Amino acid sequence: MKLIIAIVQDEDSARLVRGLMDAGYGVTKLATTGGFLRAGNTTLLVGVEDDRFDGAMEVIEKICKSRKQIATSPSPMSGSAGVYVPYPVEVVVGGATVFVLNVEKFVKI
Ligand code: 2BA
Repeated sequence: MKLIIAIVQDEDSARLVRGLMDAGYGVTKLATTGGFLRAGNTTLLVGVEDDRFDGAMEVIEKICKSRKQIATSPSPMSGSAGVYVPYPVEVVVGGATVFVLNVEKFVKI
């Protein structure tokens, strides 16, 4: 068994949860915040049997889109007067950041 931890954009999360549920996967949705943009994103926990892992990844790949976002740099540059001014940066976010863990034990009590 594997545990998929998928960090996705809020815009994709409802469709992704529905897509996974419709395909028969169990999903837990967490409201999370990205460290760099300090904006909300969504983390999904999906426990899957090994033979259904590829199917879950296909659903995630199909639904999650990458997007450009303008963010204010969290590391402001020093201006000429020694004042720190934040500057905008363009970043490409998503489609999904996915971690896959082997599950040692799965118990429902
Ligand atoms: P954030 O940390 O808010 O990052 C949003 C996007 O900002 C990233 O998109 C990336 O394009 C950019 N970015 C992040 N750190 C950067 C840096 N030091 N310099 C320049 N640009 C940077 P994604 O890579 O698609 O990541 C989306 C979200 O996935 C992240 O939101 C974070 O919540 C999570 N994530 C990504 N990599 C992770 C990791 N290694 N461990 C834990 N969470 C991760």
